[in-house]
Amino acid sequence: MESAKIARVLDEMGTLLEVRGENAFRCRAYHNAADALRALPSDLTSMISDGSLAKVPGIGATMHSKIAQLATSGNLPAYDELRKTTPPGLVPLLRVPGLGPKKIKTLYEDLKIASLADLRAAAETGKIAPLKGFGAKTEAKILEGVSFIESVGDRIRQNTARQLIEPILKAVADQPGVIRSAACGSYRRRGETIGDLDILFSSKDPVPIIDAFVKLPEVAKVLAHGPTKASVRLADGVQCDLRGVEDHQFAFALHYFSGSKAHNIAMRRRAIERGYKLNEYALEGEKESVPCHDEADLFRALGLAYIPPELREDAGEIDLAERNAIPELVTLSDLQGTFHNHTDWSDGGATLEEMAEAARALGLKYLGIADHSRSAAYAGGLSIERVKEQWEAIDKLNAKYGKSFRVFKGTECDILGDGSLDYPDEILAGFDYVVASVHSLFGLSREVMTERIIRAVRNPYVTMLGHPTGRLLLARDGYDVDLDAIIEAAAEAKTMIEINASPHRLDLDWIHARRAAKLGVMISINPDAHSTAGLQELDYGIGVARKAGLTAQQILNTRSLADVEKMLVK
Ligand code: DGT
Ligand code: CA
Ligand code: CA
Ligand code: ZN
Repeated sequence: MESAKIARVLDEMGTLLEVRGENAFRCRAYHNAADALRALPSDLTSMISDGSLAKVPGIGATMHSKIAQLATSGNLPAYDELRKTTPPGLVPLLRVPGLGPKKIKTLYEDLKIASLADLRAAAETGKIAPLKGFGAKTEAKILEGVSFIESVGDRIRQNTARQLIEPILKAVADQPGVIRSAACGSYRRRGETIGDLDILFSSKDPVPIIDAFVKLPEVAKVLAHGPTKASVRLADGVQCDLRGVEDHQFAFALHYFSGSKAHNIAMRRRAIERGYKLNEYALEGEKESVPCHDEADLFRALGLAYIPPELREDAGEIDLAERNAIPELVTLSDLQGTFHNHTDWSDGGATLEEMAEAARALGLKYLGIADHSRSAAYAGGLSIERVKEQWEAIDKLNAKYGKSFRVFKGTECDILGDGSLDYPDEILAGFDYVVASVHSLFGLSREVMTERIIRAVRNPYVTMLGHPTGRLLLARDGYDVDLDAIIEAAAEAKTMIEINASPHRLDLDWIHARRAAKLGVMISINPDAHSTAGLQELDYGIGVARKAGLTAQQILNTRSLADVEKMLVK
């Protein structure tokens, strides 16, 4: 068995143990080993035989022997046993907000709840409220959560999509006879969430490539298998569509399968207006078809500048392209630093030094540390004494770095119920910058919540507003708030707003990021990193910014260290 598949087995074991209510550390060990395995660059077999695998951080001796067994024999009795004895319907229950492994175990043991349908039925008939540790409020919340999960269906977040599609893309690209290949669909457009994965390739003979695709180790079930296309279900339940075309059709097919559907319809209408017919294989004129090697050729043939995939939502991009006014979209390499990050001083997993080193390794010139404030007890929020200690630690670190790199002293300061901040002014004044976020009282009315946040936005100590709606993609809607009013207040007060780049949040979303930037609000792309690996999530924020049509100029953290220092003093 190869390492990608082993990693999935370990993850699944970790999750199954979780819903059985096993010790959290034991469950974590499986997920950590899976992560470590995915990050390994080299040949697994040789690392098993020379024992070096056991020394990889996150793996260790017990996991090593399980991995070795899976790699050599392709199975593991403990895994089979877990699958046999755990109802598969328990796993989706983990997605219900507020339902942790402990509660799931209770529900299963006391009420035999083993699926989302069981859970809904029990909540609707009031069977959950009387359970110890639940109550009427929890029961109502559970019901709300089940409805939410049903409404989002089987969509996945971008990070999950990336993890799933990358090995498949590589496997397709590596097939003999493949000329060009690419991811299409919402994944290519950087959709907030992804329904299914779409892959396109060109070749003189697609048949053997499609045949190889349906046999990939990632594939759990073949849904359809023809000479030029196949649809499969991956082990995680996600659908993946593959299509093959001839190379002279590639540009048309790439454009078509990248969508969006609304963009495609607008493009087809435009083609018709100009006397053409556009479909997924060709742009046909009256007499002959127009050859296009790439998408830029296709757009040009219709009198348009190239439209980057992120913008293809029929949200004004065709007008812009017609006027040759497509903005030069920000890229990951434009980013020089980032501001909203946590360390083990609050709820992060890495030390100050480790975070700084990880930022440097990514080529960043500055890193803002914004640990939680004192009211955020659940997240290890910093008392005033701890804040002062952290300032000293940061000063020491900066002295070491000299001019080459700087750690900024920030805070992710809770916005209290009345819109005031969680530290007195004299402490706020000591930070280089302040990210203000809502982490409590999500149930306030729209009016009160909007007032609360606007008050914080107008506070002169607030540099930027953090995750403005508090939504968690595929898990929880944001709180009810008039986001446009907040954006207007931010524009007036010259307070920045973050694009929280965590793939769980993407908050601001691209539509509101576009509105905010139009009003002149400076945007900061922040990964909200809770580990060194979390810094890499900056790229999902770049996806939002590009979808919003933002240029480097409109984003704070594309500025040089010297410029940012000047801006933060103001
Ligand atoms: P998803 O999978 O729900 O996240 O969204 P997409 O955009 O990836 O949609 P998908 O996988 O159903 O189809 C891929 C692309 O194929 C889509 O973006 C545009 C194109 N497409 C699919 N159905 C239609 C259609 O009925 N008309 C047109 N014009 N294009 C379509
Ligand atoms: Ca799709
Ligand atoms: Ca599809
Ligand atoms: Zn936060």
